[in-house]
Amino acid sequence: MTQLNFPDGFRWGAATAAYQIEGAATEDGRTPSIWDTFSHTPGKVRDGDTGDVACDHYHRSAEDVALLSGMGLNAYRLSVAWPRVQPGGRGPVNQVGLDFYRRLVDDLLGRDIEPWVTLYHWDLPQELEDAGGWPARDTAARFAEYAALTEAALGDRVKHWITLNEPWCSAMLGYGTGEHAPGHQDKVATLRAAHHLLLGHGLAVEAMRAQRPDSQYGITLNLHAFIPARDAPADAEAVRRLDGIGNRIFLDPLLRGEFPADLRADLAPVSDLAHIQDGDLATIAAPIDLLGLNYYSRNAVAAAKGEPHDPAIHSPWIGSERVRQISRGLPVTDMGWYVDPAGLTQQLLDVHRVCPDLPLYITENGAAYPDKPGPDGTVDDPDRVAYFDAHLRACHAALAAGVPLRGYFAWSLLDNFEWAHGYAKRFGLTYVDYATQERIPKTSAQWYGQVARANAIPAA
Ligand code: PNW
Repeated sequence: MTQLNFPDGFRWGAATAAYQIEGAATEDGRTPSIWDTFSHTPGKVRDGDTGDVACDHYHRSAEDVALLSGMGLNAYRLSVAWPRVQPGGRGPVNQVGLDFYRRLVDDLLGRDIEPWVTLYHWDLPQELEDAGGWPARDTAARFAEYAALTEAALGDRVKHWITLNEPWCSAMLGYGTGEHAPGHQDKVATLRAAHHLLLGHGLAVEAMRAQRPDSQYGITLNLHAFIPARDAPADAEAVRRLDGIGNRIFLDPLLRGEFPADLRADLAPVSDLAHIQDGDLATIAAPIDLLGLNYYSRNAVAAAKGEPHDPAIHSPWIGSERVRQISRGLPVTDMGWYVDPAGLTQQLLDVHRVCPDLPLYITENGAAYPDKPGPDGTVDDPDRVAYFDAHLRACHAALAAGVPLRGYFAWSLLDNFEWAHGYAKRFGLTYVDYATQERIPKTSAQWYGQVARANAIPAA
């Protein structure tokens, strides 16, 4: 295969999230988030792991910025911990908490790395959860206030803002299946959470844009790529259902200011959606400047056996709990997720068709593999190199088809706290020895750095 060049100005980045790397959970005025509470609840996270220390990034951020710089990356996607900058989720800012991010941002800019800031990567202040969490409408207003405070403090330096990371995970895994914090299993609360997350996004974009109209604002979604198991109408119907509760529940309000009519019908046995008030959809559809997509895999979907809705099943696919996902003869990563790069091209093309004028970014893509240092202390990860190579080729195919893809952020800069899987799953370009906090760039970091510097995928 020949070398594949990317457009001038393409963003080559890596991504992280505050709770997954920072540690310092009780320092400098930070209050607990729902992930502190959840990870400290026995049985919720594998091996009882918590983010108390994580990668100790709070004390090692300069070293971690040097890793980005060593790869020649020109962008870094980080998240701000809400309970660090606005403890408890209300009231004035905590200056010490903000200072950490200001220093980090200055370090990045000093090395010509553009900071991309996600405001909410799942660490809701516990006090706000105690007041009802995302199922409560007031949380949307609290989020917009926090966003405005943070933008006011960092917006002279940070020009790219992502309101929410993957509201699907926050709502469906946090309040539906209970796999993520706060660990509830309540279908009605899940639908309320999904709506209030979107409302918070819309209010936050309005508030931040009023402060600095020239910055860029967007949201990151984990859309689900599906293919029908067979070429049969019943399987196409199954795809329609999961596409509704997985994708269009977010995309249609954001991009069209509408709640999908077919999904409303699918959800009728669960909720009348009376929590969606007049004017909300217009707020949610506030214009955005970019859309971030996190892509990991694609799944095959088959018709439900019996009635699609089953109130007894705690599934993320509310109203369609009995629609089935079919196993596929594809290699899997250490997460058990199928490696299917063609799904990434498909997703980019599908989203581009819905919003032809919107610049798109891959804000996460990557793979977990069970890495270990070899006898010479290096960490060789050929499977991850192959994963990145294939998915970057899939991005290039979308570019060639006319998709305005403007950047790519590898997940993740560092091995880190992989949520309910704790430290057992390693997604990093950099290996982290948690006993010593030593960082070892993997082979994939060298490979990715070469791609970023050349603005091209090398010939195979
Ligand atoms: C994303 N799912 O999480 C997150 O944005 C990252 O923080 C995380 O580390 C990364 O992907 C790898 O997991 C997801 O069940 C978690 O479909 C779960 C799902 C999707 C994304």
